[in-house]
Amino acid sequence: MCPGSYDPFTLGHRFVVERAAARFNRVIVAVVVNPNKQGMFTVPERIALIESDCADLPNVEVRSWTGLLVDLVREEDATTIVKGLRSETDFAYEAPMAQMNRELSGAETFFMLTDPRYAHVSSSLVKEVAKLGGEASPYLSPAIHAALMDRIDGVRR
Ligand code: COD
Repeated sequence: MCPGSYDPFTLGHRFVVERAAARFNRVIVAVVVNPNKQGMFTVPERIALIESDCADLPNVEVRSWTGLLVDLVREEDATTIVKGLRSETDFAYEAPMAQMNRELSGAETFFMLTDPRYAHVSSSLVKEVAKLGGEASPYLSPAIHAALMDRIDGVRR
């Protein structure tokens, strides 16, 4: 299980999902809904973008979830949560969640160190760069970059 907000799915996310897909029989990318947070993309839009980005990975499926992650882990009979790590800051944020999730459900969290090319890449930073006129294309697949630029142009119009 690879959970996240994925607003939008970046090449850093793809790096983690691709490697998980090479090591596990089945990978579920879970777009976790935060009801208090309005994203740039709706959850169905995020799912469609990830599905098309991961179309070459046949053992990857994408779905949404609202609520406790471990309930989805149980529902899907998943054994492992896979998270990407960019820095010590990510580790500090992720470690208590991993411990809590293990206590709640027995699911282990495996951490995957990101590629140095993506160590500074986050969905929020990429959106900010794009909104302010910077070049966001190195951090997104071409289709997701196009969707992001369309959304930003739509908001400006
Ligand atoms: N390279 C590698 N990995 C990356 C990169 C990158 N450039 N960018 C992000 N990642 C990793 C993140 O570290 C994370 O593991 C994953 O990709 C998703 O990232 P985001 O930013 O899209 O998603 P987050 O961090 O906002 O997602 C947090 C969750 C939604 C997974 C978390 O809040 C959650 O599980 N919520 C459900 C409610 C719950 O169960 N709460 C109790 C938790 S104990």
